[in-house]
Amino acid sequence: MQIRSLAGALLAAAALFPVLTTTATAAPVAEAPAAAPAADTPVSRNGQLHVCGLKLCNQNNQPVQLRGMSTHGIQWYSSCLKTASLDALAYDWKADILRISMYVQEGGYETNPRKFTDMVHGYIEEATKRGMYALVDWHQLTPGDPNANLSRAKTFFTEIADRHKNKNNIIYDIANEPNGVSWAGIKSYAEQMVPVIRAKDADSVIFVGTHGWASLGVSDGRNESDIINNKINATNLMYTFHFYAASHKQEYFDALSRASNQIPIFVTEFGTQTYTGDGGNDFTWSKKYLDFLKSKQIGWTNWNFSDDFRSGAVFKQGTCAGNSFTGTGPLKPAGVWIRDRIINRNL
Ligand code: IDC
Repeated sequence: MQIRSLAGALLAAAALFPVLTTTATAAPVAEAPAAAPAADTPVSRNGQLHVCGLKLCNQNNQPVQLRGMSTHGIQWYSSCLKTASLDALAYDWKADILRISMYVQEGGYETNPRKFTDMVHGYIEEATKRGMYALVDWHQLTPGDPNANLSRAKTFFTEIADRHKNKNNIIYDIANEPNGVSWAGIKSYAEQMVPVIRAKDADSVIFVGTHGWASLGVSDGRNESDIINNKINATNLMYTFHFYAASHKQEYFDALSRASNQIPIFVTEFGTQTYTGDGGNDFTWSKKYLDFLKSKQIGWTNWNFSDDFRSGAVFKQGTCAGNSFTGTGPLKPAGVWIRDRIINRNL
């Protein structure tokens, strides 16, 4: 069934964008939108995930490290999420996971819940067709207290979980980056949201952002002990950590390192540059982090899969207007580096 639908997707892609299959380009790999996609996908190999101790495990109870990309805000960069780009992510980059970043404010969900919920439904289907995990990111940011959007979150996740409950590739991230709120406030929010999702999708893995913009509290002058001493009362849940390698160095790394021995962690966002998502890349610190995440089998999604002008957007400006996303040609330096870390599992 999966093979058929993937083949169908390919045919559709070829029909829509014949240029991809017929035009010779400098990089041969760029010609194949999705050469032999396949029965063998991250989701077909791993199935329904669950939290096993401190790790994320697959259907055979083996730890699995997922690697993939976060979209930019879908209210701004939906042009970067089309057949050719998603094919490139799945079949050229060989990503395991797509994080669907739906802002709540800043022109996002709150402005048109129907429209944004439908967009997320659509991107979930696109990830599913290609055998990738779909991480549904409730991208609250300003205001930073997730409780401010509690009733919206309940409405949104009830519909998402109800529609997709029979899929085995959905992960729910109920708070992107809580800020200006105590850990206790986030815990209270999570303990209200988890039952809402589980009432529809009982076996789902749920992520929740930590305090201080998902810094395990460090950006608030606190640390992971707030969480370890007051864990969320729920199973199958992971705590998220974000870092921007040019900004967040030893103190953040140390907190991650300590916390990873105590609580299950997933890195739902990181950049190789500063926390603005811009500026020079620090590949030395990025490598230090990613080597560590590999050693712990902590999964990650990089910010971000767009052609925004900032250095952290993987594509060069203007790329998303076209249909050439494969290879390194369309990528900024951060994109080249990240794609390599996704393709090469031995890195
Ligand atoms: C940035 C975007 C930028 C947008 C800004 C405001 O790159 O275009 O104007 O958000 O929302 C985060 C956030 C993420 C940020 C990213 C880079 O989760 O939304 O994106 N970042 O600044 N946390 C740390 C860094």
